[in-house]
Amino acid sequence: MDNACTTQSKSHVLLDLDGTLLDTDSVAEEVLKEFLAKYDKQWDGRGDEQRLGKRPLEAAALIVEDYQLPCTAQQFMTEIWPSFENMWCKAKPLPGAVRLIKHLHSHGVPMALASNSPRKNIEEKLFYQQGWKESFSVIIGGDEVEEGKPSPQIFLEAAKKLQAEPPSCLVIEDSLVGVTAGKAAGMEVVAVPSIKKQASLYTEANCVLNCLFDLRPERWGLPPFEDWIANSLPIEPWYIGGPVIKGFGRGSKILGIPTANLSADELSSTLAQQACGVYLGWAGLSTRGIYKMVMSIGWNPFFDNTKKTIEPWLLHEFDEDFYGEELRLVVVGYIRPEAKFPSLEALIEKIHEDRRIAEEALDLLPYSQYQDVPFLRTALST
Ligand code: ADP
Ligand code: RBF
Ligand code: MG
Repeated sequence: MDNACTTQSKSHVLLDLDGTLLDTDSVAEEVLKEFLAKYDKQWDGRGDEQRLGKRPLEAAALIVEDYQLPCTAQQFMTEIWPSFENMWCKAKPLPGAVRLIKHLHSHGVPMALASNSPRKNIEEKLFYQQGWKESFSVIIGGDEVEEGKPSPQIFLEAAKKLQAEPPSCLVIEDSLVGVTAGKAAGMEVVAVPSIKKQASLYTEANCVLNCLFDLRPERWGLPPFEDWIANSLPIEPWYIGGPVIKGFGRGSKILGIPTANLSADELSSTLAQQACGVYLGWAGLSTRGIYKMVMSIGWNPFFDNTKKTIEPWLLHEFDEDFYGEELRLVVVGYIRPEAKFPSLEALIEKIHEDRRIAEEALDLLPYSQYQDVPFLRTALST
């Protein structure tokens, strides 16, 4: 849903940190799993939605309650905090975060970082992200205002320090409390939900995006990106490999578009940094060769799958199945978010358009240079 009908051009951007720019959830989850095990409890992510974006003590109280821990929220925080501190070095930027910060900073668009996390905690996280701290004109932590999000205070305080009027500020947030805070501050809000299945709840936001790659700054009167090539966006290449597994058995049968599914399970943490969506790249099949490919990663909204899948369509006519064969992918470009099409025909038509984009774009630099990477060739020799 992208109803970005802006009322006025924006001159300042106010960004949330956790879940919007930095994937701290995967790191926090690792710490919590370990910590709960000490209390003989199994971390299962229950209550994630309620905790998203809350200030640490509030989130802690919810965890103590959800997992029936024999301690107070304060005790829990005191005990677990040191483990978080030495884990922030493992937090990775979310898709498009570095690109957006560099883009706005290089175009002189003043930015503020407004996070519900305490100021000290923000500084620790920023310490590991090259060039981030100096890109923000203003940084405000949840402990530097009376009330945390969903109160508008933190965004109003950020606008004041930026000497900007609220209507000229664009807020970018991943959580419902953050969106509420931005709207209550009289600002327009772009939501990039970190829990994809929750996207339909973000009705207050002016625009809901799948990931930051899909942000069109020009719609808010901000400088446009200039890095899209042939309807695709070059990304930091990422490498996936594994045996070809059974998917939902409908690629070739229902769509006439067979996809060689790869397991997404062991990739869950890296996938957190790889947004769901439609990508292009190169595929190496152990016994056959290297091919252009176009693929989807996500829940296939049209079918609303229960689990995330990686579904590359190799752009070549194979005369038989190749389940079990070692498939290597080098993913080099982003095309679009997955969409819930109104009909199967519309879905099929869109996927064929994706194929045409991939066919053409992969002949161009920077994509064409990855066709011969050793990672793909190694697959051939196994
Ligand atoms: P499933 O998704 O359950 O595996 P599909 O109908 O999508 O079933 O068929 C996928 C299988 O078809 C792949 O695992 C592969 O063995 C085979 N296949 C044949 N041609 C292709 C192709 N061009 N791209 C991907 N897979 C192909
Ligand atoms: N499924 C969706 O529900 N929405 C999409 O936008 C979508 N885009 C796709 C793009 C490509 C290039 C490919 C290969 C698949 C896409 N799919 C999408 C997944 C498709 O529905 C799935 O491959 C089949 O259902 C087979 O499992
Ligand atoms: Mg398939």
